[in-house]
Amino acid sequence: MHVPRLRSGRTGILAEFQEVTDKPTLDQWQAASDKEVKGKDLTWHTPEGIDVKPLYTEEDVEGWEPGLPGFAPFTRGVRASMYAGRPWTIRQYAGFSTAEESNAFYHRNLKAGQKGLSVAFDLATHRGYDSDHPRVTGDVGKAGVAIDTIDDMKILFDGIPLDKMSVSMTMNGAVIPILAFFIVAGEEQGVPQELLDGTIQNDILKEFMVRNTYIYPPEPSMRIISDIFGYTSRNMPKFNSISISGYHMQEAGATQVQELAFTIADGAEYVKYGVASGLDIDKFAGRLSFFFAIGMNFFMEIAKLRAARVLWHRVMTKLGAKDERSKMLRTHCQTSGVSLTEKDPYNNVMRTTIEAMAAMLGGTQSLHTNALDEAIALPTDFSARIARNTQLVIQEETGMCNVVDPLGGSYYIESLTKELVDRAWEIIEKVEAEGGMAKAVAAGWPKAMIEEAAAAKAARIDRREEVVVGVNKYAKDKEDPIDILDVDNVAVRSAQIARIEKVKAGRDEAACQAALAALTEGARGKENLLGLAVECARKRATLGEISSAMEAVFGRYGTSPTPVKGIYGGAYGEDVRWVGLIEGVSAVERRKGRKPKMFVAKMGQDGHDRGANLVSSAFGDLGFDIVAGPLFQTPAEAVEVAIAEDVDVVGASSLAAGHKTLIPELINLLREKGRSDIKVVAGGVIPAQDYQALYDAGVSAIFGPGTNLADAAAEVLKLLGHNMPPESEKEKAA
Ligand code: MLC
Ligand code: 5AD
Repeated sequence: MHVPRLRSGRTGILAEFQEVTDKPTLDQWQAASDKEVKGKDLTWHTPEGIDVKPLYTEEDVEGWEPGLPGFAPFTRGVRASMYAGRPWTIRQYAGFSTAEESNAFYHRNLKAGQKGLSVAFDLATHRGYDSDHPRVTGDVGKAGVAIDTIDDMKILFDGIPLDKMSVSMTMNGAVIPILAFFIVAGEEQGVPQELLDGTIQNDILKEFMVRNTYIYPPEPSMRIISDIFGYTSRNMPKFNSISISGYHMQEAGATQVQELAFTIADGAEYVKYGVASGLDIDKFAGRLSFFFAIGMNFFMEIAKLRAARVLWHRVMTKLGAKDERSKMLRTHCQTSGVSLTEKDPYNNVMRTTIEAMAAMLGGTQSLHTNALDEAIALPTDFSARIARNTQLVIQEETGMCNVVDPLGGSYYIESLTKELVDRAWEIIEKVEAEGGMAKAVAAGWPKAMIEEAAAAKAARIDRREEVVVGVNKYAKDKEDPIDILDVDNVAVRSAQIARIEKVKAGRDEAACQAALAALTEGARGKENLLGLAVECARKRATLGEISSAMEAVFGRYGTSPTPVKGIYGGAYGEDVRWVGLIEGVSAVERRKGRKPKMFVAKMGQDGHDRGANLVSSAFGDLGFDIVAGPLFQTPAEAVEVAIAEDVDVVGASSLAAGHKTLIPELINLLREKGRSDIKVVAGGVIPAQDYQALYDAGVSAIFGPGTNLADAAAEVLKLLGHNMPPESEKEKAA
């Protein structure tokens, strides 16, 4: 029992007052807490290896000084007045189908309260192919807008004054032609380059690590970035020349510490390349910007943004920047796509709201909130409205913007900020010790670290150690399909081809070819590639032509995946169900005289490989013989591999909406070659509305987003003639 400590001489009312104001000690708190929970350890061991305690006090922040907003190292925000002065930019990432349709969507969104634009390009564009290229039949207009020529770009921004509206363009591979089109679209709108406001993603290191829309090998890709820094710092002072992105790392499975460390290390690498190309650090560093994902670990995400600013300030000081603006980390954030679910999709509205609050409490400059149909398709007008209104409600109904960094001084937030700085710094130092991020990416260990974290997370969710409401706990008995956006890529493709032909017919061919030849020469030499490409765009060269003019010198880059081993399976240990699955694989092996063999195929320009890598890892851990296919195959190339490797099953992973075109083509080609015995299963972002069409085409099983990998393995074994006993109700409920 708590006995009030009486100070001598104090009696009566005074003694009672003393009892209330006397400060309990931490030991007393610990004893009280232990008593409440009967001694249970309340420490939360997070995936990034941080031990979060149930209580933080001033002792945890001793020696830590968060400073004031608007002042170095900007822990509490880059602006003194932050949202009290100007709220963050509501910048919804969008694009689909044709330039006309996307332009109309942008106009509707701006009218309804969106403040900045953010263009999503289709994967053909990302990878430097015109819409008429045979490799991209499944991709045109699907995951973003198709842009082939300067005419497309002009239509995309029709009625949108490029000197008034800031425009972000998510482009990395085909960054040179896209930025050139943007500059010339401005020019032909009457807006000089120096007034263009916006951001280009232009972050190739994370493409090699996780996002995979690279075109050229690493060295020329890094040169392109320096050329863009050089060009924009001379000609486009308001334009952010890069958006150094951790977002896709978290989407690929990175922990918050990994996301933080590799993103800051990427930034440092770009600065070093820029300086090495002859630029003065303070002439370009002020226009470098960042981009982070905001997932469901609410306080960790808030602390991550604060830690990122501290780290960037530290790194830039070390790299010799003098201007404080060069050391100031300004960032865009997007709520996490992978945190959203196909099942019980209205839960996604709540998830996104929580993540949006973390982004604003962390002090973001710009924000995209995902739509509730994220796990299934691109947003409709309906779902886009809810996503946008999430930000408008926070900004205009809650009073949350009126105080700068309202969580500043919270013992927990400040302590987490410090811990994240320290942990990320360890990784950054390791990167630096090994010669910087370009070398680390080439060595492959950051990617491997992220994939291990992804496999561990998948296992936690599949084993119900990490709860996903409506998926592995509190699931609905029956899901109701929701209305989704479907793009008719055949129609988009033929419209694009018609416009390419029109542009080519109307141009001065000799002048266009001369500009392209100059670009190829420039790629051989040292002349600024963006400057040369602007000339190509003026002469109506297409995106594919501009890309090829550089590819002629640089070549096209490709890699094959190396799935991580033992992480997913290791998490199951002696779990009965897992052991049963391993026995199932052995039974098939005994019958066939060899291990069951599965080819995990990625067709089309879809580089989202998290799902494919997870499947390869988990099935490999079960004893399947796995052929992990390269990215970007055509169906014909995939069929060649399937037959040459004599596989039992092809698992086609599709996350960018190419499934309705590419998977039926694969099955037809297998049939033509007399190998209809090879089973085809499909996995990824496949809406329920498309299931029947795929079954009709001959697909044996479909695994939607968030499928439990052990369940998937049981189903594949069934296809191979081995029935697993059904998971008992008791196990399911556990
Ligand atoms: C801001 N300003 C203020 C102020 N706050 N002025 C006075 N008082 C305040 N409180 C000023 C700024 O200085 C700036 O002017 C201007 O207002 C705009 O503010 P900002 O804070 O710079 O915002 P914004 O223009 O929106 O720029 C944010 C950014 C930028 C720097 C992070 O890079 C950006 O918009 N990034 C978006 C990236 C994006 O959308 N990516 C999508 C990826 S999707 P000045 O003159 O100083 O500039 C993806 C998915 C996929 O990648 O496909 O994989
Ligand atoms: N329109 C809107 N959002 C998109 N995303 C990707 N492409 C589009 C698009 N065309 C979002 C999704 C995805 C993330 C990479 O970006 O949220 O998870």
